[in-house]
Amino acid sequence: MARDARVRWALEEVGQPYQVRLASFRAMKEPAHLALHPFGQIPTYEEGDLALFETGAIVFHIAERHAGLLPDDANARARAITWMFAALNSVEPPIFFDEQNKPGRVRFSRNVNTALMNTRLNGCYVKDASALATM
Ligand SMILES: N[C@@H](CCC(=O)N[C@@H](CS)C(=O)NCC(=O)O)C(=O)O
Repeated sequence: MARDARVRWALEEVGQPYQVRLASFRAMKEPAHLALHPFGQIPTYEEGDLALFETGAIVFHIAERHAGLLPDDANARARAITWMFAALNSVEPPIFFDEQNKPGRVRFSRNVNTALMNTRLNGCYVKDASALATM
């Protein structure tokens, strides 16, 4: 399971068919793939002439073009997008890397930890964030 699951999840949520193209670690560093992803990583996303990378950008793109992932209300939409950024910038890094930038134990800062505990306990932060923030 890699970060492509987020993209697949978004596409499944909005009912869009998609094709998966697997890439080996070696192929990810070759020019053809680097043309799609400047860091030589996955996932990438192609839709006609459009090629995107970064799961947040890809999922946001899907959410903007299909109903169901973002609320219509402007403020609720802004809150959902806020949580999407928080998930990528504040929640994900400690899950994948410790202070030495190696995969390690999850150690959230006290602020993030408290917020996540509150979210778990009463769901107040994500009540109108729909599926996007969860991804
Ligand atoms: N911030 C990127 C992270 C992408 C990423 O780290 N992808 C991993 C797989 S989940 C990867 O390609 N690792 C191989 C490498 O970095 O060479 C995103 O969310 O798309």
